[in-house]
Amino acid sequence: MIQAGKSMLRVRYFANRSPSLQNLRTFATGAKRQKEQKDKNGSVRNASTTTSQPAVAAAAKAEPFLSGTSSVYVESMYENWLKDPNSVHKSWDIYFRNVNRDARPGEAYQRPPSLGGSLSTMPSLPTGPSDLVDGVGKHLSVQALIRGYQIRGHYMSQLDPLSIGASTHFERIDNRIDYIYGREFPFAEEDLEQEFILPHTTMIGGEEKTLKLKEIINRLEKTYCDKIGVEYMFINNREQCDWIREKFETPKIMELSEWEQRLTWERLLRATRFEEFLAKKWTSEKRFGLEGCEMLIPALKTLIDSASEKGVDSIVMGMPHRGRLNVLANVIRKDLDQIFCQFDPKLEPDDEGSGDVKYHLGMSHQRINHVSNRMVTLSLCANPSHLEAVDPVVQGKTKAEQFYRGDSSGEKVMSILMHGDAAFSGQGVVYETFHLSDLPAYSTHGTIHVVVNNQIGFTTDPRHSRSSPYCTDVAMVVKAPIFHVNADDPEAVMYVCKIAAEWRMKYQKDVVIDLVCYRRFGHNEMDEPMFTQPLMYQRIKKHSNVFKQYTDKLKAKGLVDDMTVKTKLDEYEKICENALEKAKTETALQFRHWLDSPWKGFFQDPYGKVDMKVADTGCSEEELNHIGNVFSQCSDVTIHPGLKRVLKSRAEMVANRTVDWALGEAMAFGALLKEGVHVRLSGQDVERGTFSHRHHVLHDQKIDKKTYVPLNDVSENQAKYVVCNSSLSEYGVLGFELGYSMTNPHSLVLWEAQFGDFMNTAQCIIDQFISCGQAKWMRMSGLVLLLPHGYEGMGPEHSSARPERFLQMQNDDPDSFPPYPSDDFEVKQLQDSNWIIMNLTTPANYFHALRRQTALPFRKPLVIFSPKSLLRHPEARSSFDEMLESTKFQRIIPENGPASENPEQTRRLIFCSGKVYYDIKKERDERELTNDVAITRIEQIAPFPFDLVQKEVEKYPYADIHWTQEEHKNMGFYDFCKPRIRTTTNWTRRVHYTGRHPESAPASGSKKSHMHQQQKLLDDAFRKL
Ligand SMILES: Cc1ncc(C[n+]2csc(CCOP(=O)(O)OP(=O)(O)O)c2C)c(N)n1
Ligand SMILES: [Mg+2]
Repeated sequence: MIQAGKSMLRVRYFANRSPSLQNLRTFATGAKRQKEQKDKNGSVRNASTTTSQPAVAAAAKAEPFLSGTSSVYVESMYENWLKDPNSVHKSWDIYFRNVNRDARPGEAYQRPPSLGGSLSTMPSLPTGPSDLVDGVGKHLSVQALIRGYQIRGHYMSQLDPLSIGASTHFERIDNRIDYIYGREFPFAEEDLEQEFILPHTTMIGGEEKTLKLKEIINRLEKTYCDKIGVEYMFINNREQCDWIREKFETPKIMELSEWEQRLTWERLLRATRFEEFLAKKWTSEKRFGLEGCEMLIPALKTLIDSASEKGVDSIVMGMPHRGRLNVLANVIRKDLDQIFCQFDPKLEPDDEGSGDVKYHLGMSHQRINHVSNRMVTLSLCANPSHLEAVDPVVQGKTKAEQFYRGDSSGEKVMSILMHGDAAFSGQGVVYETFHLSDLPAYSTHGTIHVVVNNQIGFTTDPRHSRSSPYCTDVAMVVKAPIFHVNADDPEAVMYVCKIAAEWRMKYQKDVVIDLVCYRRFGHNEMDEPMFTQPLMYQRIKKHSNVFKQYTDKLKAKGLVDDMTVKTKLDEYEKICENALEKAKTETALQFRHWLDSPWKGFFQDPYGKVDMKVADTGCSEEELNHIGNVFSQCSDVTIHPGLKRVLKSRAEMVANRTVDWALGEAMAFGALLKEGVHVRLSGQDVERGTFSHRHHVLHDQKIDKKTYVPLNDVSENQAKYVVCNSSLSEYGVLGFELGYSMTNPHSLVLWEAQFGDFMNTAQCIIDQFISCGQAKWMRMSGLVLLLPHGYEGMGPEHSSARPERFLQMQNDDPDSFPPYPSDDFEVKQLQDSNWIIMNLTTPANYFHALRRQTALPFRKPLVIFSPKSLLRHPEARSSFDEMLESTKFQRIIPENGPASENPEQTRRLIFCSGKVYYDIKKERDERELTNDVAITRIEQIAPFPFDLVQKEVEKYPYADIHWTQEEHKNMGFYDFCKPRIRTTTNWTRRVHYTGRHPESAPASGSKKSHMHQQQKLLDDAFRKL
């Protein structure tokens, strides 16, 4: 009888299973803890005698008459009925009796007897062999079962070394086979022996075309529900799914050779002993140990081996704190003594900069890979404490390396990102980075992500730190396969790593390895985990480490013996001890040993000398003409009539030896490209330009996707110009461009914000990397940030790029006049500065500023508060004369009108910066105060041009000094410039403020009040004159 048989099947099927499956029995791993709890309470009965309450509740749900009935209500009634069948209504009595006889859904419920009938005359349940599941139906069911394993098997896999199940917070599942099948499992006991043809959607048969149902389930359990959980069925590409299936379903495919097992064991030994050594020598030092996930080290090494075997010779990595020192020591092979000296509190740095703690430092190292026998460069990017912030930086650095090497599909250069479980699911930049992975100008052709999923984030359990079952669900957005693996099973981890590397090399797409592990100690070595996770840590205390487990396993297999274990342990101990002795002889810490992007000798001449001069930034007339003409044509592209007008006016400007903002920028780019400097401009809508002024990519109006980039037509041997509209991300994209700028100093990399205020969603990159990267990590970057800024009555949102914040992070001293010699003032001051901040007023100065970036004998980030209305302002134009060979960047543009000819008569000296200059100038001219008021523009705000400003204040000895700005008083440039101007006067002269009053919002939302404020500031600027 099928129903009775099915009931038996549930019991005997699992009873006859291999031990590992027996463990899984009825409940899912994720629900095991709850089950144990329920068992203790005695509320779950033996499934062989009665159906469980939830099953009854589930059956009740299938009853049409019970739709909406609370399962708790049905469960409690069932419990009462078990104790005393008369305690419930007769109709429920019949219903429960039928359920216990395994009635199919919909059949347990009996219609009320017709008038005159009686309960005893009700029709009985079907009793013969299956009258529903015919041959075809069974085959279909087998297919559905296989598919069920492929889709949901991973939820049943044994991922958690602690068997707590926190790694997936998952609803309780009462019947695994029903769950996997997707509905009630329709097979009877006798069906297990039946042979089924295997569908083409599975490879579990290997060479065999048919298998018994029993064996089908067996193999599917082994593939999908053992120590690896393969999550891939959301990938909408059949070939890729088939590839994964083949790699995991093919019988015996996951077995490792003896050599691989021994290698894994040795690597595990080093990973384990390294942490033990640190713990022994520095008991109270924070090191964010890897204990509980020592398998990370063999895992990374396998990834690197496999990638190197397939031709990768440069790997850029990013990782958080956990296990970082171990990765440096055992993966990158940083000299151990260099690591150990970081623990010496007595050592002081002998480099410039303020440095960083040891678990943030980067590193780059070339070494031979002993498995592939090829050289591999491994770089670990330095990072701040901010988890995941380094992700886009790594991608940008990788992309740049690929670009310079012409590695258009990532065959040579690859990135690996490591993550913590809480950070991976919690930080939005992870999502932003994933979304760069397939964009042509940002793709690194596949990143391997490794999550150290220790099932905790500091003190927080996963169920409180994310709403998704896995911490890796974010990866599904780019259809990256996710391989969950129990980190206590070294062979499963190794296999998964090999496949992940193969996947990346074959499909150039991201892949995720979720190393489910635990954290043996507290968040750091000072932390007490028992305060918050008492039960978890009781279990961890009893849990032996994976090295011990694997040693026992290999001993049992005869692959290692006691002698080998001892010899290898002693050997490594000696290596560590020797390194420690060497570390003790070090006299200073040297951060320069920790550079993640060394630019070896880049600024030096062949004799190793650095010339502290700024190379010329002007160009010849001929060159300007040439670039201007290239920029004014469209080749064979049929462009929009509006654009024709734009190009025509460009050509006219060139003919008139004039440039506007867009042309000035193009001149700078074109000249650099011609000199072989690669230029890359990225950001939202940068190709056209938010304000429709740039038009660097011309689109054919008739042929789809036909485009033309004039700046790539400047000369035959020019460097490549890349201009790319980015995804709508600031954090991710700015991080990416920063990483890109780190690879080659001989390049100009720019990121433009749509409006300057959007930079605040990338604040972490600005605060943590750009403003202080050199101080912390000795890493230079010449990245340029273009931040549209200016008060134009557009409301509070798009007016301010918040200059005050950038200025507040500038490192020069407001109260001290820098002691540089006057000849070298500019370059020396720049060298000591953490970054450069500008607010420019002329296209020529913009041109020089960009060109100076690569003309300096060092690299500094440059922030430009770029204009909006000035892009088209008739006065904001420059002549070729300001860009010719003898010209250069002007840190200030002094007054050159009548007031400058009669400075002693000048009554007011107004300092200002940016667009407001044109407003003040117009007002002054209208008020006929050109003899009385000098207006001097400070173009380079930081580092502050003390030397030039001093000359100005001295030139106008009787003028009162004003700082005029359009920003509110508590914002903008005033607080930065005022004390510095005073310093140039030796604190003898006051600096008056003219501008908007203090406010909380950056600008007014009303056009009228904007106009009113604007007029008031102009009135104030000329008050009492
Ligand atoms: C952006 C950010 N927010 C908060 C912190 C503080 N913090 C440091 S480690 C940590 C927990 C990280 O958990 P997880 O990502 O799982 O890594 P684990 O420490 O468990 O390896 C937190 C919240 C941080 N470093 N960065
Ligand atoms: Mg964690």
